[in-house]
Amino acid sequence: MKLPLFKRKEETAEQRTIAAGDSVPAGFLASLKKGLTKTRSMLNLRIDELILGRKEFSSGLLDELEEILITADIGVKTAQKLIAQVQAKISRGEADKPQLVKQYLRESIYSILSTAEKPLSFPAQKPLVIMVVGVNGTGKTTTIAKMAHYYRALGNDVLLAAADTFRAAAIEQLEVWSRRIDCAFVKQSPGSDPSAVVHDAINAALKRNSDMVIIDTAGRMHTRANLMEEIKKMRRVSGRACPGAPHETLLVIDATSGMNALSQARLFQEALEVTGIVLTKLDGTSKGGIIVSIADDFSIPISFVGIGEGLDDLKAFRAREFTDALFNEAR
Ligand SMILES: Nc1nc2c(ncn2[C@@H]2O[C@H](COP(=O)(O)OP(=O)(O)OP(=O)(O)O)[C@@H](O)[C@H]2O)c(=O)[nH]1
Ligand SMILES: [Mg+2]
Repeated sequence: MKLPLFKRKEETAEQRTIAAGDSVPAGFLASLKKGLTKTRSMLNLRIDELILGRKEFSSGLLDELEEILITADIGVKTAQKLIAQVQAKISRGEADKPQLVKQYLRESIYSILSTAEKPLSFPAQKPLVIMVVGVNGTGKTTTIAKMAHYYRALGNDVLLAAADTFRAAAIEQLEVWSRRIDCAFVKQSPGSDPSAVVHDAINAALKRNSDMVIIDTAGRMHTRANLMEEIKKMRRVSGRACPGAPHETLLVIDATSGMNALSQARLFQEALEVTGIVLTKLDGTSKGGIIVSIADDFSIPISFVGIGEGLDDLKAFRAREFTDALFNEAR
């Protein structure tokens, strides 16, 4: 079967500049900053307390800085790497005032985060099929609604697939969102095979010439082998219905789950080909430094960040803007 060519639709100013890699409009940074308030307050307050009034370096200062980074969930390994980079600058005499520590730290954090920046790309032939996976309650369904809203604003025809058939309430939750966002929706009865929903949804998308299919899946522990097999089956079925699908498998991780988020990422990555991470609930934690640890530990891009429960509270991940929002300073 010959598939229709994917055509990009009219974009909003924010989406166009993000896609082009240009600097983003003020509104993007302002809402990101608002979402990161807790982490920024904690990080900046403690670093400022540490360096203000100090005239020279001491190894104690760097030890304390390392502890602050670990408290923000940056993780021991990544924190040590950052401290070593700052230390190297001090030894080379590039940072001769304690105040410069923050600036160097910010640039080192940016260079780690920038390795994880990679916007979603669209296949030559539509639909783009995205599977959304993760453990229970991380924000998968809400993220799907936000993504659908984001791409609907671009003028795309988006179809949501209720492949979390485990609970009737899960199907209803996605159906309510689909009505609110005004996008197509495919479901079967509760308890049916999730792969059958995937099959139906992709065929429906091909028939109606949709640009994008986003598949909701039931939350599952990465340790449950049979449930991971169920996802693999969904992936195979989607690939048969549409060559190359799923084009993206996004792992949704809750930023408030701390270091557990890292083990989830590791185990999901081992079991499946995860192509992107969505880090949710960054608004609800002062430990948003976990994102630096994720970017440092994994070669998986961070596609989006969730900064609230509203439809507009999902932002495409941009390392520069994220770093600026984290430190509340212009370069
Ligand atoms: N504060 C905040 N809350 C969020 C965010 N994303 C999701 N939530 C909330 O997290 C809760 C769980 O969200 P769901 O989308 O139902 O999570 P899920 O992963 O689909 O859950 P299961 O299907 O049960 O595995 C809801 O109350 C959401 O509103 C976010 O970025 N910030
Ligand atoms: Mg859900």
